[in-house]
Amino acid sequence: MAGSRGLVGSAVWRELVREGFTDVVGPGSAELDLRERRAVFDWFAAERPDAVVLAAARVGGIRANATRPVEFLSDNLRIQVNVLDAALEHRVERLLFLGSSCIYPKFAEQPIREEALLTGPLEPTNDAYAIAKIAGIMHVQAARRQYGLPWISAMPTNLYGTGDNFHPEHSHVLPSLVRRFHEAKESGARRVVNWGSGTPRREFLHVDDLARACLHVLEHYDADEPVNIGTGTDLTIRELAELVAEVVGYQGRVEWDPSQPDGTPRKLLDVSRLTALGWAPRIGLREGLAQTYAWYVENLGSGAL
Ligand code: GFB
Repeated sequence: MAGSRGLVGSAVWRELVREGFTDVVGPGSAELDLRERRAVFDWFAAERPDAVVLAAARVGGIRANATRPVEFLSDNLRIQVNVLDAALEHRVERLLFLGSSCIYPKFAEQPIREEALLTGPLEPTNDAYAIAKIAGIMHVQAARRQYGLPWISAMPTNLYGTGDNFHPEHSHVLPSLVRRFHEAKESGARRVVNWGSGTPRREFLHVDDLARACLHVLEHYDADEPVNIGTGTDLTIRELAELVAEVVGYQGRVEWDPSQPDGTPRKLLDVSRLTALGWAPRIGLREGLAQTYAWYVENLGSGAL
């Protein structure tokens, strides 16, 4: 489990344990910096995993991506090349690489099918990250073609859930709104200002659903093309803000700052390939939000990083 301490990795780890896997290993970034090639190869030589889930990445919301493209490109390329090359050296039997829905063209036809990949220009606010993830997909496809390894790639939509990053600047929109509305409620503030126009649409999948989907595709999917993982439904950022305000219990004004970037107008995934494999999400957005907010209050609450 590469990325075992992150939002995705920790959820996949929990699901693997729930499914009875007892021999799951996965060093956190403090123990093993996946950007260090020698250290990664030494780890693989020592642990010799039968299967790898590559969920480790430098991730972040629109502002983090737009302001730090060098790290989003360089760190993610190094993590991927090191882990995938080391997995190849040991002919790891099964590997799942996790990308992101931002790999698709900014104006791809909606809902976005996997075939849309590389058919148009990317969203500039996260093109560096997208190129790194597309390189990962190509690396997996090359390993399949050159060595016949049953490695696969999955492209999750926007994810959220317990263990997310709630940083006010670097986080994704859902956790950022949870934190902003919670702090406003706690301080008695009568207004909050969110970024952009609020008109873009986003799809949100709870990370526990993603974890179940990861095990499902590891069990049932084996093809060159990536497989989208999502809910098949989306909402505007304004509608999301209304839902967050309701769940958090914030009753003040909600304003929008159009000087901040909106990002891609919409990125709803076509999940028919995944549906055909017999998988469906279970956690609705309101339920998932309530669970995420409860976790936030219990674990981070006031003064969270
Ligand atoms: O999750 P997010 O930051 O990234 O969502 P993307 C950005 C959308 O939410 C934009 C609006 O339309 C923002 O204007 N927004 C409003 C906010 N208030 C806030 C706020 O307080 N924080 C944030 N972050 N957004 C990401 C990619 O794109 O999608 C990543 O940057 C990754 O690389 C992820 O692919 C899945 O959904 O636009």
